[in-house]
Amino acid sequence: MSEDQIPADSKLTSTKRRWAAEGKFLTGKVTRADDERLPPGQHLVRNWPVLDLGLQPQIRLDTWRLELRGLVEKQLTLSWKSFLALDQSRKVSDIHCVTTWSRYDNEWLGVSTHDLLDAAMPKPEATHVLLSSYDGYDTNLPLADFASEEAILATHWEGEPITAEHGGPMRLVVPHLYFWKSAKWLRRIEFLDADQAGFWERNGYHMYGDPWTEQRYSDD
Ligand SMILES: Nc1nc2c(c(=O)[nH]1)N[C@H]1C(S)=C(S)[C@@H](COP(=O)(O)O)O[C@H]1N2
Ligand SMILES: [Mo]
Repeated sequence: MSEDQIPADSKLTSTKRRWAAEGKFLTGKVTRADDERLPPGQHLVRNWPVLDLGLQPQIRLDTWRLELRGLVEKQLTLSWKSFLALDQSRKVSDIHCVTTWSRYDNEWLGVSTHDLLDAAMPKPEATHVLLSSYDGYDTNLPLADFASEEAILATHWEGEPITAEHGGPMRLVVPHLYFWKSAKWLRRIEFLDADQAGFWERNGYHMYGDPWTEQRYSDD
């Protein structure tokens, strides 16, 4: 769905689209000019704003669980201990929030979505994921985007545990999409054979949310 939605007259050339799909822009493997690092309509901030529905759940690590459900070979339920036993990764990425702020060079530690998917083994029919969180929030994205090289189930930001207001003890980070796709306080990942709208997607936001083509609202 993602590539098809980019209009032919998009500012992104096909080469750039391919790089973006491979995550090269976000890893520093390809140098790009500063004016190409900030997506259209965004401005840079140095602080890290908090945005959510206003319910910030306080989650105890001994009762925390991450549930993988739907079209996977292994419907895992991970405790905090078993989550930390998965391979740990480090990623550095930019945040682009649909409310127009962007923040560069955020350092994340946690479990790459690759490694989680290796453990769960999605079935061939799985094309999308619906992510549900401890505050009742949910959001959807294609499995391929969830599986992108830069995506991480993050426990640490800039070397410190992610605070409760920013989604600790664990949040998703999918940096190549607008930040509303990056579920805080992630609780459940459901693997589906179709796209199913989450909270903001049911309330007028775009189903995909590519910052580079400004897919902010459902009619964009
Ligand atoms: N569980 C949950 N995740 C969420 C949200 C939310 O309300 N609940 N808001 C989303 C939105 S709209 C944004 S912009 C980012 C904000 O993350 P931050 O508060 O760490 O900046 O979280 C996203 N993930
Ligand atoms: Mo947002």
